[in-house]
Amino acid sequence: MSENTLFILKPDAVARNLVGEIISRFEKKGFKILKLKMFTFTLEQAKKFYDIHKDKPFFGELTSFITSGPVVAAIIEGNNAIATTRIMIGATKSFEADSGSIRGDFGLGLSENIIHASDSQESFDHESRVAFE
Ligand code: 3AN
Repeated sequence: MSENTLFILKPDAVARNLVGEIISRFEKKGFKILKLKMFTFTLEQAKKFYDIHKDKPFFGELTSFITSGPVVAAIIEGNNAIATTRIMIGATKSFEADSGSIRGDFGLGLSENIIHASDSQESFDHESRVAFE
């Protein structure tokens, strides 16, 4: 079933020049890039994007990191896109993520964990609206 999802290459991925390498994985996997945008989150936009986490103790850390530099957002299309992309990015804690996953191969951080991807249709609808507004 073809569906769309969103991923965001976080400021650490952009700063470390990993943009091409990571996007390439999605292209090679078979996904089609529908939209691509480089921008820097405003604090207001970051708070809206991560609204679901607003009561978590790490909310401040999360919004301060995502606004700390440019990011690259993409909307991609392909079979089972939401769940397959979550498998490709790996576990939230990069230091525990499986080798072969994006976080497992490129990072060691928790807040600084390279990439975000929507985890449901509802998240995709909300996050793509905020990121591409
Ligand atoms: P994922 O990005 O794997 O969907 P979520 O949605 O649980 O993970 O968390 C959103 C983001 O919040 C993560 N990408 C990570 O950067 C950050 N985060 C999650 N848990 C923590 C934590 N305990 N301490 C600091 N940052 C966290």
